[in-house]
Amino acid sequence: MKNNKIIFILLASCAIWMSCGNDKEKATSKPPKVEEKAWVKAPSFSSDSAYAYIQAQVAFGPRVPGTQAHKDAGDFLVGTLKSYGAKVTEQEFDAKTFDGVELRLRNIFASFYPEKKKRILIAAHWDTRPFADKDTERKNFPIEGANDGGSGVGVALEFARLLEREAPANVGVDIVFFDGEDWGELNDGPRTQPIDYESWWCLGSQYWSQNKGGYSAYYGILLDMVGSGKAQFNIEETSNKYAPKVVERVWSTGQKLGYGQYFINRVQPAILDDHVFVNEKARIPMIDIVHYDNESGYFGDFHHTHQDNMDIIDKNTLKAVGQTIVQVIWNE
Ligand code: AHN
Ligand code: ZN
Repeated sequence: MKNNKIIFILLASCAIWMSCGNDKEKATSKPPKVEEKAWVKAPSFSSDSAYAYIQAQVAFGPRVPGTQAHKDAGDFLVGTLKSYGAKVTEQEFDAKTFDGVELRLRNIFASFYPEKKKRILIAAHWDTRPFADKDTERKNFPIEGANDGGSGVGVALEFARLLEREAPANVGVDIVFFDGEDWGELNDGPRTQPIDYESWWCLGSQYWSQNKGGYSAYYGILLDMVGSGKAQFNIEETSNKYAPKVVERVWSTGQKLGYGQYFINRVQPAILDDHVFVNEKARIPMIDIVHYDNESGYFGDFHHTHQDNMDIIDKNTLKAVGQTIVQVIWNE
């Protein structure tokens, strides 16, 4: 009885003391900022290294599914991811293209710090387009795909290199390289509907999204054509529909780091890309950081032409994208 009384008095005086403290605080300090938690120090993203990874892919030749260059480049990606300590899984599957070609495709999935429960997924496609159908010359020849294919993978590989040296405090990271993204219908050709898929584009992400086992992630970031000096990244509608908070976090972080010329506050209509299937079929919220040319109203001039080679790759853009993602993930 006596003890209870003492405890009561102690608790009551505690409460009075705390409320006084609060009042005092309210009186003297500014209203609390709605700002996010403290800015965590994040490691530096090397654009030289990301650039070198793009060069290494381009050096294999066009990574067109079914070719030796494609196979060799895929093995190179698997080997590189393993060399940085990732647990790598290869997912092979059969697919048919709009022009009747039967392919054996391969998605590549790499897991860093698999013991961490909260996962962030970084995605890019690693295949390149077999045609230059938006070019005026050599339309039937494959493009080099330095930007379309190479750049997203290059940034992700530099991320892998960085992850081996340092782990973010609160999350683990997975990297997925989708195959068969870019064998969609010709620009001015007829449109048909595939039987097994929803679209002739994005074959790898469509397959993965329906055959991913129990895997899930907190959110994902798709990197597509993130290497051109002229790159501008708009807020894409599907990204904003399924993952508005991630969009907000990535764009505000990019702007805060001084990359506001790339991460611009402009809304852009939805595009068909790998993130559509990851959002709608895998049900993982995923944003797309994708080059969109505001002047032409579509992807850049290089898109699906022979201009898509190392000459258009700019290290400043790679740095802006890579450092922004590092900062976002280290801040989780
Ligand atoms: C469309 O052409 C609408 N989507 C294709 C997205 C893409 C192609 N990304 C890279 N290559
Ligand atoms: Zn493409």
